[in-house]
Amino acid sequence: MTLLFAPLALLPNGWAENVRIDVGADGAIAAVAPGAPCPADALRLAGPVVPGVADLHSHAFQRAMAGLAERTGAVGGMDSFWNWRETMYGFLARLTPEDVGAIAEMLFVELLEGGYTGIAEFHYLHHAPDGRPYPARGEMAARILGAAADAGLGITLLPVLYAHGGFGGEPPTPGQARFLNDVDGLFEIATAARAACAPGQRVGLALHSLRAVTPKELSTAVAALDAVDASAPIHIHVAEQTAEVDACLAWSGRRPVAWLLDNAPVDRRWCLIHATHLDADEVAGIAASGAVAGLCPTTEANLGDGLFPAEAFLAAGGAFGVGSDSHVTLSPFDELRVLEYGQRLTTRRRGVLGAPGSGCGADLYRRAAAGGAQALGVAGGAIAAGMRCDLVVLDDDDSKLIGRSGDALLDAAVFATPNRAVRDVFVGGNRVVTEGRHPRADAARAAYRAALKRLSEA
Ligand code: NGQ
Ligand code: ZN
Repeated sequence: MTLLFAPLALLPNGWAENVRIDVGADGAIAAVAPGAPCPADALRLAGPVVPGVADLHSHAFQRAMAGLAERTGAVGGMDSFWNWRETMYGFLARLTPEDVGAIAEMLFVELLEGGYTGIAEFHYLHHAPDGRPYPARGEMAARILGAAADAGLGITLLPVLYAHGGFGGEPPTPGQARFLNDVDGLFEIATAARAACAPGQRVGLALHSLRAVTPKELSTAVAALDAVDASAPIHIHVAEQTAEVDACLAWSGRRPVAWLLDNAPVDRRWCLIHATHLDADEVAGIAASGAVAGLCPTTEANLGDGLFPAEAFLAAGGAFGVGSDSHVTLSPFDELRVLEYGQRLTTRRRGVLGAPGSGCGADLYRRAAAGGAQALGVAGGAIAAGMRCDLVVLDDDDSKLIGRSGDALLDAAVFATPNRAVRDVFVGGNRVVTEGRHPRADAARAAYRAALKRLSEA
């Protein structure tokens, strides 16, 4: 049993002083006692403590192309998601499993330093460059799980079913060759990934998008997942771009989210990634389903997706979490700031997404912690008995946090853009970041540098 002691901690009922946190051998919180004396053998946490946030959407390999797709194309102002995607396909064409492992470890170390405690890896880079499966079909999946274990980041790996290039079973393009599986092939990867999991790691399922799977494949894959783990999370990219909405209407007569809600068993296990373009019925439908909206505000801004109707969705009681997705930023605070700023810029109001009477940043943070844990399929996202002991110790020596207490700490972490919001990070009760530094940061950087050098010479 590990004993932690927090001078100040954010508990489900609010901020509390002198909180004793008992951590079980399984990495879960066994008991929380506010107003307690500090036991002699407790580790005294050196700042205000908040629950960790899980990063609910990641394509780890994209970390290494962040910034590389910003060259304005020949026709100024006409660059889009779709030619970004071509750049992305070109970038991934040369990646080896070793490269992916090195990129993932660098990313995971930096995400921990940024204050994330878990990740849902939406993993579709399955095969060799020529599209042939690796001799061990789960090779890539195992590299990503291994990188998470080495970094100490919690992970739910989501092997992605990607079978077609567009609605109605359109043939894939050559750039998509590394992604393709039928349902059986995908479950070979999922089975291998389950076998490769370290304690605490989890495997779920992702459907790349309604563009990439047929209705029959969707239901077959969900049934196959149910047969092995009927509570495992299911994620899908949906309605990110208006072109996808138009193509879905042309194919089915329904908008993508409406189609999904009508044709798939969407419930609390599901996480709808982006879900940017929604009508009022779809907003209400997702909220009522209990599914998490997987918002990736900095990537959505970077890719020119559009703005998720966050105010209406939260008013309808919808659950959400945040993802760093293409990894143009690596901080939950940045994602939440951009989420709220999108609303402020379009409504010309302030405090749009915060619950009345609470700090806007603090309120968004609490909800993103809960939604992130739900999307990863782990009990977590709050400092309470039974939850995984994923904690962030805020750095109250940062000038932006000095003199702040309670919700104002998280408001400052989200909106005042500290140089360093995060001092220490605990995952499953283990300290993985100390004084802002991950012990593997230098080794991960060296391996990452070598991988990028190889790629630039390949
Ligand atoms: C992806 N990324 O799979 O990496 C997608 C783009 C697509 C984001 N949507 C590709 N952010 O949707 O076809
Ligand atoms: Zn994505």
